[in-house]
This record gives sequence, structure tokens and C-alpha cells, in this order.
Amino acid sequence: MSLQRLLHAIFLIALPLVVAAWGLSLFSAVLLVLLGLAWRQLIVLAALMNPPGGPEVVLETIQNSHFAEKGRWCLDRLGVDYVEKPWAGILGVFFKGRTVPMLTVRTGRTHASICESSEILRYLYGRYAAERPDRAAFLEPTPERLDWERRLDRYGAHLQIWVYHHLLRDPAACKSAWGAYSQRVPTWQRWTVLTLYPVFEWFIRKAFQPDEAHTAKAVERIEALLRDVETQLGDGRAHLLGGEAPDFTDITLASLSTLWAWPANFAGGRYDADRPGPDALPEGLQADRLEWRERYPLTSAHIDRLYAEERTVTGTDAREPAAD
Ligand SMILES: N[C@@H](CCC(=O)N[C@@H](CS)C(=O)NCC(=O)O)C(=O)O
Repeated sequence: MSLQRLLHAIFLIALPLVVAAWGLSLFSAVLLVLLGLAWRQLIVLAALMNPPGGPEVVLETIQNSHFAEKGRWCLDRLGVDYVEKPWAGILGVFFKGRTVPMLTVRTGRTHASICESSEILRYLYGRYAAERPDRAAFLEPTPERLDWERRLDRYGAHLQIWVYHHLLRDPAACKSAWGAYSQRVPTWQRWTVLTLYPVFEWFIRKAFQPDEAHTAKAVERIEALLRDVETQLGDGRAHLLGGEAPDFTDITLASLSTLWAWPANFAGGRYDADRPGPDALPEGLQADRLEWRERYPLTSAHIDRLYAEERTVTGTDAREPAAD
């Protein structure tokens, strides 16, 4: 939200207070309403007249989000010049009702925003396939790839239930996962997370219901997917769907699995300073993580290899994300 829009929103919220505090007449109140409408119209017209500034492509993320990593990785692989804006966890969905990753692109005199990682990938392919056919080939949405992506995205959602089951038992780890101690996240957001943590914890419990029974079901589904991936890789193929190079299903699998596989080079190493080592993860999470690594060795090796080959700091553009 621009500063003008923010000031206007504050004006609207404060309006009834001003009327009540000063005991204004109906006539004065109507004048204030007309002033608010005129102000709003000026903001719209000014935005149309002035070409929008700022970066052309912005990716809003939460540093540790596995869905955000999927979008980030695809942008890096395509070689798109973008700015990453890391948010503190939960604030975006709680206050704005949007999830991350969210991609915003400048479209002529306005901006367009896309949430949902899969929709972002479809946009990127449509936007860059003609301009960079070789680089964009990994994003081509074939029916088989789309079908796997749908299954993998569901797996990513089950992993959220599992991860919150463990994180909510360890508030310090949860706050850290939300970026509350990261210098890259704006200070006001970090303080908001630390201050309103009990409210956000309640919200997450309502949203994901990470109790024993629900988590056990989620774990069943996670393991069913991991078994399928293990079978798929069992014939010695180098990539999930047998191609010679990774495609977006490999990247989706690897990104979403970071919650348990905890590979080196997450986000191309950008957030290493803020990420705990695997040994510092909450106990239950660490136990499952070790078990899954042992039970699904081909999947684990595939994820590690993709991260080693594609996400090394030198192999990716490790620009500083913007923290405003
Ligand atoms: N299906 C969505 C899922 C996105 C999602 O659940 N993102 C989480 C982070 S992993 C989120 O935005 N959480 C809200 C928040 O923390 O603000 C996608 O593929 O993008």
C-alpha cells in the first residue's frame, strides 16, 4: 500500500472518532465524507498520471516458506531480475488475507499481483517462454507435470499441518521460523509478531488444527506421497518424470520438502544466517526428519542433489532481499 493510500485509510478509520470527539454537526460530517471521497479520487488520478516507479518484478515471501521457495527458485532459474520482499510470517495472511509467495509485476500504468505458487509458475511460462525458450522449458505445463504438481502442492499443505504440530510446542522456534529475529524483515513486523504471538498462535491452531489426530492423518498422506516419489525414482531415473533436466515438478518436490529434508543451500544460501542447523530443530520435527531421510533415501538424495547442483550460492543470484 502506498503512503497516500495508508494515510487515506487512517483518515477513514479516524473519521467517526473526529465527529464524536468534536460533536460535529451533520453538515460538517457530510463535508468530511465529501473530503474523503475527493481525496480518494485524487489518489486514483495521480496514480494514473504518474508512471509507477520501483522494481518491475517483486516477490513477497516469508523467508522460510516452502511455497515461497518454489516461486523464488523458478524466478532464479529463469534469470528474472526481481526484488524479494520478505515478510514476517502470518502478518500477510492475518492482516491482508493473502498468502505467499505473491508476485507483483508492473503492467503498464498499474501493477498486477498473483498469489498461489502454481499460478505464478503459469504466469512465468506465459511471460517468458517466447523470449527465453530454452530457459523457460522447465516450466512448460504438460498434463503429467500439472497432475504431479497438484499432488505435490497437497503434500506441501499436509506438511504445514505437520510442521505447526511441532513448532507450536516451541514458541521460540515458531517465532524464529516466522522471521521474528531476522534483520531482513522490517522491524515493525518483527515487533508485531513478538507482541501478538498468542493471537497468531490461536489463528494457526484454528486454520491448521494441528492436533494429534489431524497431524497423524497429514503424516499418512505425506508418507503416501513420499512412497510414490520413491517408487518413481526407483528405476534409476535422474528426475521425477524421467526427463534429462529438472522441471518444475522436481523443483516443487525439493522446495516443499525443505521443511523436513532441511538441505544446504536453501534459497541459494540467502538466509543461512537466520536458519538454524538441523540439530537445533524442535525434537519431534527432528525425529520425523531423520526417519523420513532413512525411509526415503532416493527422494532425500534427489532433493540434496538438486539443491547442490542448482542452489549453490555461486550458482544463483544471491542478491540482498529488500527489507523496508
Ligand atoms: N497454495 C498456496 C499455499 C501458500 C501458503 O500456504 N503459504 C503460506 C506460507 S508457506 C502463507 O502464506 N502463510 C501465511 C503467512 O504466513 O502470512 C501456494 O501454492 O502458494
